[in-house]
Amino acid sequence: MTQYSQTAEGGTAGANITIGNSGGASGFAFSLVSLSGVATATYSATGKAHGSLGYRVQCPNSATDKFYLRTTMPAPVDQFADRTYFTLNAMPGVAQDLISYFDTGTAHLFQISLNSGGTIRAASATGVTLSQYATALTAGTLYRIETQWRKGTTTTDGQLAVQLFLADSTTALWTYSSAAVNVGVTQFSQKWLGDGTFSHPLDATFDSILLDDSSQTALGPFVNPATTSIVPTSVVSGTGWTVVGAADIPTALSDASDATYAVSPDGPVNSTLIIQTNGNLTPGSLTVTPRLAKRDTSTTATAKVTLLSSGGLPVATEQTYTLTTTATDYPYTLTTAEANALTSRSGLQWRIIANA
Ligand SMILES: [Ca+2]
Repeated sequence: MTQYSQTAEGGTAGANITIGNSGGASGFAFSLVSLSGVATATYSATGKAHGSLGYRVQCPNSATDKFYLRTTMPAPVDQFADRTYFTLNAMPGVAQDLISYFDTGTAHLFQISLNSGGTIRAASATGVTLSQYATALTAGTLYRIETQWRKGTTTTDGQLAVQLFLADSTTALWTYSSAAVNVGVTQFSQKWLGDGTFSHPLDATFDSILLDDSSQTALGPFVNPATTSIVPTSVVSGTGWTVVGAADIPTALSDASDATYAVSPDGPVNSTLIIQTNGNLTPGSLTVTPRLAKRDTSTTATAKVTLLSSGGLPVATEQTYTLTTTATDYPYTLTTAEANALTSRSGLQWRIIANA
């Protein structure tokens, strides 16, 4: 089993998507970016699903513009599970293929297509509608389409299952499943985002794509890869706090240098700094280690520190430290009960309250 991920996170906002820059931190590189007319494909925050960027395609002119972003498997496969998040930044109003699956040549296996009225359908190897979601999609809404496919030995025993969700929801808006359809009798090799055959207007963003080359189980919503450490990304609140040695407080707290740090207001009384972090910590015991010092040698200074959930609620017992003028680590290992009570290890926050 091999999974191929495409997140767009290695891109630069506004930059054109190319086969050269679509790999690396973004995941599995596209094998072709095909653009006709004045169609564009760029990394963009508009319509993205997770992280900071998605793959946005814009075809403003229905007469000449078409595109497809092609992913080619290293080797053809008999079955797969696939997931693609997408946002229609505007409703095209014109029927077109949104995602097409091909063999090694030009034979369609099946397609996920838009109808002119904004509904979405699954179509067979010959373009026949197998099922459709009767409610029109809406512009600016993030959807997740999941498909599981197995090639047929004949044109009547192929297998296809489709589920449509809102964003990360686990309650499907639309499901379809059959083990007796014509979804091709050849192996899968190419996935196309877009309709490379006919010109249509479209402004859509794709993101958080995952393709498993052998699974027959729906891949489910995107989850941040688990990590063993997290990095500050932004200040949630910190009135009067300043930064030394770096452009901003998250940057100062993200390196290992004592020359970059955040400073509370002078003579602090319950001066609170809350820092947002990224990442999704692996299960198991959890130790958090603030590194703290006081700057005024004549004053007793303390800091109250705790870990907050992504929703801002304390998830560990608040610890109070009496500070010295030497930057010192204050590790705190969450109790088993505290660690077990963490329903999500994503997006944890730090709260530091300074007192003189
Ligand atoms: Ca992304």
